[in-house]
Amino acid sequence: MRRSRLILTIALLSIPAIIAIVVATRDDGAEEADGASGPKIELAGAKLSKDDVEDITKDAMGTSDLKDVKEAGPDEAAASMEGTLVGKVRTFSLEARPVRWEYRSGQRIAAWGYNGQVPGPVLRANEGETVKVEFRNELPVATTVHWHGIDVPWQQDGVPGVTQKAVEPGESFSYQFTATPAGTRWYHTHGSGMDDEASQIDMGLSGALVVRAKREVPADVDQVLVLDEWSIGSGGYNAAMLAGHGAHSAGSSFNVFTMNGRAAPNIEDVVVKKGDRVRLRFVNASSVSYHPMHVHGHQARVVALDGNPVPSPTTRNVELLAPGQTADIEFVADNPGVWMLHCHDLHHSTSGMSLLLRYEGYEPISDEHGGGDDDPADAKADGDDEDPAAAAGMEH
Ligand SMILES: [Cu+2]
Repeated sequence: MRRSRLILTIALLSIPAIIAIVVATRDDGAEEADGASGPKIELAGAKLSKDDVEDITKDAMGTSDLKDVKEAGPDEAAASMEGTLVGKVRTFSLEARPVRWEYRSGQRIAAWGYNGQVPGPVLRANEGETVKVEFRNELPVATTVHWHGIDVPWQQDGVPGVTQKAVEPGESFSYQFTATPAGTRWYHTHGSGMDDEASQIDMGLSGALVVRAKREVPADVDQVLVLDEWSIGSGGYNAAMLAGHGAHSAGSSFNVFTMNGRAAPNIEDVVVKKGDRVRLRFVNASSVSYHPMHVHGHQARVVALDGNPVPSPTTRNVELLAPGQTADIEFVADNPGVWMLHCHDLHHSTSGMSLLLRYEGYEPISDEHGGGDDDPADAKADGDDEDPAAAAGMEH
């Protein structure tokens, strides 16, 4: 059965893991922590009891049963927010809360999102505007929001114990700063001050912040792609939940890699027309992984790094993003067809970090078996999806 194959694949990928969540192979659909035969969590070789699993779930999700956590997926998510503009002040509302996020059709992970989505919404502002973010913490733990790459006043930088007290559960904090400099920036948790920044970000607390330059000529296609990594056990448990229970973070056990919170074959296509100027804004929200991003069939210019314009853009086929980095690439859509856009760490691309760059009017070659065995994209057909077309990345 396919779920068993997926679990086996995850287990093989996790051999070097410091932490592994090992769950007995179960039938399709039995993904909850219910009954006496529920998940057995192995932590550094020690098996955790059902009570421990419930404690861990309660600490991370505010309830001992994952079933009680609200589900959300791309259908419920607002991809982008312009906020409310009054004069020169743009106000956003951002709320951190637990969510069972659908990272692939029918597959969910226990996560923390902003406004119930993973990653958080893309916040968009114009250079020079005053940005106000009314932040509310509905997590069971304290947290903060850091504005990465923005020249904020120091008290707005979101570092607990340095620039502010952590925002406790149920409390709010209003961040205010000028949107500058322009470019692809981002926001993410800086933890609670208890050395939990890595585990908090591994729970999903990040999002992009795009500051439009005053003289920016908009691209025809302008797409943010937030890159992230996950350590997911069967049942949708997230290894980052183990923080505070003897584990620091998921470390090297990452087994699913996403763009905009989705794993192949369920990442939305980037759709272009011939002649379009295409700008892709990569944000590496991973705590550990480097992602060499690769676009097939086009020569891409790296026009901005960490949001800042590159004076003499280089033309690249692969652009490597370290954890925390952003990179903007641009190309002219001059080669109609259907192309892969993926991480060239092929362990990442076969574990989700792969999408289609598709010209309008073009479809992938139909192959109900999802392509040959040599195709790295084929591994993504090993998911739970019932629909072979979807499994082959042909959902459109
Ligand atoms: Cu990668």
